[in-house]
Amino acid sequence: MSITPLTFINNPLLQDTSSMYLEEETSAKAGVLSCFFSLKEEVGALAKALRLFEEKGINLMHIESRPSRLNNQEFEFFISVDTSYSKSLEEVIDGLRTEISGHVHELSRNKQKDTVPWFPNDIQDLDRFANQILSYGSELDSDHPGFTDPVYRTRRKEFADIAYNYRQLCTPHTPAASTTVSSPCWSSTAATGRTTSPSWRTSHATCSVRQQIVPKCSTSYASITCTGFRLRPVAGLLSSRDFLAGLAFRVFHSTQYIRHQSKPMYTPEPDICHELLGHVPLFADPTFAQFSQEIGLASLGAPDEYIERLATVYWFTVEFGLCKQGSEIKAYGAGLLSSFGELKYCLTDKPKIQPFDPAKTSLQKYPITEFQPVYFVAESFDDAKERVRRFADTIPRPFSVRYNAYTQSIEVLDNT
Ligand code: HBI
Ligand code: NLE
Ligand code: FE
Repeated sequence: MSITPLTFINNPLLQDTSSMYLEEETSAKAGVLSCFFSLKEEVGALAKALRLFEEKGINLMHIESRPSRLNNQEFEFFISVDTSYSKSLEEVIDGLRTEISGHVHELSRNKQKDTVPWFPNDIQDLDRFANQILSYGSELDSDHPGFTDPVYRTRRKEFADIAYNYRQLCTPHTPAASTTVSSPCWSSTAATGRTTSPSWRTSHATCSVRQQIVPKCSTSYASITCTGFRLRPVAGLLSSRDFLAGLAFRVFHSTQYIRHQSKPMYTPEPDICHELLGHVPLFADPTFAQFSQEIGLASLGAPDEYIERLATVYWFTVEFGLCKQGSEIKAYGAGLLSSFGELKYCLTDKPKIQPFDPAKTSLQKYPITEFQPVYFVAESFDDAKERVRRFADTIPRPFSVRYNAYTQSIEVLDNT
């Protein structure tokens, strides 16, 4: 096994296509083959070779010729072809080898399995996508409860600006990034009872989350240093790929605005109540922190369909998970812990409860703007972690990854 660079296709979400990525994009464009072949010098030899490509509908993008250095009776041709529209490349190469030229040398070929979606390699790479917000930034839809509240909108805009200007290694955690106001939403969402998992309750107390005041974000940054998890401000929802990639670095992208006071019991968007009451306490639990990072690591460079499946696993564990405790079932998912409404509902007999099994759970469809009709119960965080690990092993990737906490970067281990 060796550590080698891989070819990446560019993240289409990135606006900043710096020269580094442009170069990678050109060389790794899916469906491009470059090769040399040599032909005996005779009339029509090249035409015969090119006909093979023509017959299979493969487009030539580049051609150069030179006299062969090895055999002065031959010419060498260097070509690049666009294979995106034809699956018959193998036949053409075989044809060239057997019918026309004894000597075909493939220089580069981007088989589907070799093209890996871009992913952050270093913690600073998170700056590249942290502002690629899909929704829930400071622009509110007309049906948002804060849409007609100018004070609320101004506050959201301030938080969005903090997130937009944040850089991973440069921005200190300033008091300006804190929400110190007392809020009725915070008090009502913080008043959770015995339906919650013991890990969450212990960490919740350790993090000294008080019920009357929204804690400063900087307090929470400090509170999870025991597992090295960090919060990074974000203006709204990231794509699943980007959001999960942060977890690989133990970075959690956290919103800072608060839900509108007219609807404290349930909101579909993550807000500061959700992040600090729901997520932060559990990130102080070492097994849970490891579990979350494993989902993140599994997502790096994974094909789109597996990102969707991992996001679903994340949804039914970190967001809406239930866990056994002796003969009882308790809630640990952040989306439940921060929603007084759904927390009460999830342990009634209304929703369907199923055992957590990533192969099945990852295919479950779910609504994002209402209470969940289905929940999954884990045996324990350890068991859930093991199951996710086994599921991650089934993701087709020509490499494996591990996180180097000293350099805050990803080590890529080539498996090919
Ligand atoms: N983005 N900022 C932010 N916060 C989330 O909790 C979040 C996200 N993007 C996607 C997402 N959650 C998940 O539901 C999964 O798709 C990972
Ligand atoms: N529904 C949750 C709440 O009201 O706190 C937020 C979920 C965010 C995914
Ligand atoms: Fe969340």
